[in-house]
Amino acid sequence: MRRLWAPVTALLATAAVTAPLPGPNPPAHASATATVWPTPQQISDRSDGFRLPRTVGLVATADADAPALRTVRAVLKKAGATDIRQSAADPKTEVTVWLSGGAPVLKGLGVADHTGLGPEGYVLAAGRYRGRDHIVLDGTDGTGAFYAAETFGQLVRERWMPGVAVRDWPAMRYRGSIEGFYGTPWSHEDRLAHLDYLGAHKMNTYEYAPKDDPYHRERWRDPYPADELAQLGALVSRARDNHVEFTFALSPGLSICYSSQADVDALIAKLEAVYDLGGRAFNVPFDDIDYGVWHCAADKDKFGDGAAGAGAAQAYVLNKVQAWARAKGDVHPLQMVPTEYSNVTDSPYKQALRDKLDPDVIVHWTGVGVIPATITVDEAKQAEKVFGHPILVWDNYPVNDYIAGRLPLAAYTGRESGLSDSITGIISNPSNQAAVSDVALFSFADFGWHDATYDAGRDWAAALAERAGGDRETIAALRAFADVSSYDGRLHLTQAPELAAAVNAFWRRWDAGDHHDSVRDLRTRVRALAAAPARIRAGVIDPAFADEAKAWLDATELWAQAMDAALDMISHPLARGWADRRRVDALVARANAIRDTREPHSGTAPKIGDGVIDRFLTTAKAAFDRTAGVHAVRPAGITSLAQYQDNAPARMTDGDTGTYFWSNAAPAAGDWVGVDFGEPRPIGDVGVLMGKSGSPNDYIHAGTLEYSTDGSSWTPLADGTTAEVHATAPAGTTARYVRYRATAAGGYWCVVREFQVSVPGQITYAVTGGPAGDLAAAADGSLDTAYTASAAPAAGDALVVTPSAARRLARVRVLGSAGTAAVEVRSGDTWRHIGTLRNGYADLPAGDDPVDAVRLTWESGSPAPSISEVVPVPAE
Ligand code: LTM
Repeated sequence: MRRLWAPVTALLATAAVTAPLPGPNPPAHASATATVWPTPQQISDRSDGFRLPRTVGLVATADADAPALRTVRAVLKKAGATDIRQSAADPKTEVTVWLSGGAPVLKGLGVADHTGLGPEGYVLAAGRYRGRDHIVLDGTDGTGAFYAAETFGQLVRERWMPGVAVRDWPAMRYRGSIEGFYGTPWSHEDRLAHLDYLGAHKMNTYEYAPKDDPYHRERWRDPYPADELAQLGALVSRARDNHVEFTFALSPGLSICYSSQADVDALIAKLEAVYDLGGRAFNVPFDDIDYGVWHCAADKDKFGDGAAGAGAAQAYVLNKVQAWARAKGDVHPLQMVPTEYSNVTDSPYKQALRDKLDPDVIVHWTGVGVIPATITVDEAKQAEKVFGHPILVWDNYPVNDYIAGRLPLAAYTGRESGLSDSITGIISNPSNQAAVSDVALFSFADFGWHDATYDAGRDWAAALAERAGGDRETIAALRAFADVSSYDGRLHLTQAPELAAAVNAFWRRWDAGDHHDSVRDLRTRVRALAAAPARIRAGVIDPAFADEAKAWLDATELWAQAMDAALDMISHPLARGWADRRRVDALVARANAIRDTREPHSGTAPKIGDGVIDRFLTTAKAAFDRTAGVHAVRPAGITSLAQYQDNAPARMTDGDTGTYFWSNAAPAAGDWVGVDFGEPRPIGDVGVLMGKSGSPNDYIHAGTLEYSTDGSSWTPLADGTTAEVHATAPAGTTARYVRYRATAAGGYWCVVREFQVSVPGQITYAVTGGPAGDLAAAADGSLDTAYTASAAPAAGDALVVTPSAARRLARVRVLGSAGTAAVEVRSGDTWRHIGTLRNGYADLPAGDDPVDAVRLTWESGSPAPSISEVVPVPAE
């Protein structure tokens, strides 16, 4: 059996197997109270810890729980026991583990037995009694015994069993996961490993509900093919080995005729097939269906119209299934997911469930909102009231089917301690990437077991430490990796908080002139981030983690290398800096070409530190461009809003009114869209073109147009209420930023087709000549575009850049990647040779006369030229 979950303590014990027996003293940090996860309800250290010898006694009667017995034996073996003397009575060994009949020893140790604990509770005690050492595992039931064994495994460190007394029980009845997402379902191997993980973390529920398993939803009536049924059987038995209730969910809502006995029979037949495999827990979800649509005329007649009818129809079918379950005698209460699963507003639908649904049926609820940032005790109480049934929280974290390209790795936050008073359980809807979800599942285990003391940050750190097998470098690497995968748009709205703070500190110091030390410090962090993926691949205890996170790990490495290259770019002299800048772009292009194989992530690049890393690169490139003398003709589009799909802020200033920035939510008061010139510029006419055909209302309905030189103090220009807002800045105005800020919350998202700001007196350039290609890109004020000729130049071919006004130039720079040419400048009718372009690069003094054109005459044998920018650097 693969047990990839092994907690840090157990891993240390594994490592100790080949080591010599330690002395009689405990290892450092041997306090028991700090080592057990999920957090025990009661645990206390005793002074009578002891070393586990090679020969250990194990008392287990025939009715001892098999998974508990298996686990105890594994723990002892890992701890170096070579002779386990198992018997039904006291073997009188120096050290004895009591899985059965330990009550008298517990009494002797002065520890109360399991009496009074509820289901799944256990007592574990270790200490010295009558001259011998004992470990007593006393569960209220088989699951409790198994959990005692798991705790035992975590307590043993380097063969040392600490003196301890644990009295422990779960706060919630249901703890675990529901594979309930859209997109690529988990593999069979993923599920087997996940069941082991659940058991080892005292979670008792796995619900099988993958939306894209056709036999679960679309083809719910059709029996599973034999091979898939056999796999379900294997899951049922692996779940049993881990004291996990394999809960089979069947979603008939897309096509069921509720009043049809044939459909009810088909539903039950499908559940019966899983019952025959040993499954004893079932769920009939009705989420994500249109309950306003009947699939047969008879339903309308029987249940009536509207949501009340839908509630009655669902209750009718569910009651029949619950009756079937009850008649079986050994099936757990049925579960259901209501169609209204994400609010606590009373409604005819909920009233129908309240009044008509069998009271034993457990109702799922996602909290208020499908993926709520917070779930409070008050909301849960309200849910209990409006649904009138026990509430099981289907918690949509760390699910990522709605955020293609994201791997949520932040802490499990926003769930209020005390929820266990009003809900019967909490289960995670995880990511398409099973093994990566274990980071969050660790916290779910703790919250479900002991929500009263839950601490999201502490649990997150412990989860990463567990994935790293306790290895410090791997822990640091995982932290850095998780930091750039924080944002999920729901629970976590801040991306890469640690890196963002370092980047902000960097720019503060850089702008103050502290170039050397600021680069050194940020480089250290960036190189650690670049090295993190390799450390993670080598160091995580579960290779599946690295496999499933591959796209994100690869992308992290490249984005971090791009940051490193950007630091080179702004530190090196111009020629090297230009090569560095192209390296930045090449690394970003490689990162953006990466794809995960799973749906819905296969269609988009992994999102890594977006809004932080990309912004850093943009700012660094702008700094380089300023040094190189390249000034953007167009400013950069910027916004406080998150984008919808790939409608990036850059589209606000791309000169094309057919493309647009599109927010993914309605702007709140204070949200803004705008532009950044990178440095203060004279500004003239401003036009904000919002809304688009198909979404004409997607604009800021009440806003203020304003400008700023420093981004903190703003001068108003005009107020607006319409989709297009125009204003003209007073003559002589200069600004780096111009923005349109919402002055009230709106009900619509925001589209910006173009954010136009004219720059009075700006010199523009015309580019003529050849060979053919996008000539204008050679003088468009952007190093991100290039004139790349389609062929090598013919004899006499030349590229001519003509400014709208002649002026004296200090230098002529040409920044490109290919081409050899004679560089000339023209004053009146006279062309003057100033130097040679090699490999697409030149940086030449331009002489004293005003220049009215620059010419590159291609040399014979020059490759097809590729020129990003011809830069006439003014003399002043
Ligand atoms: O949350 C529920 C009850 N249903 C679906 C899930 O299947 C889906 O994974 C999540 C996240 O997109 N949202 C839902 O509405």
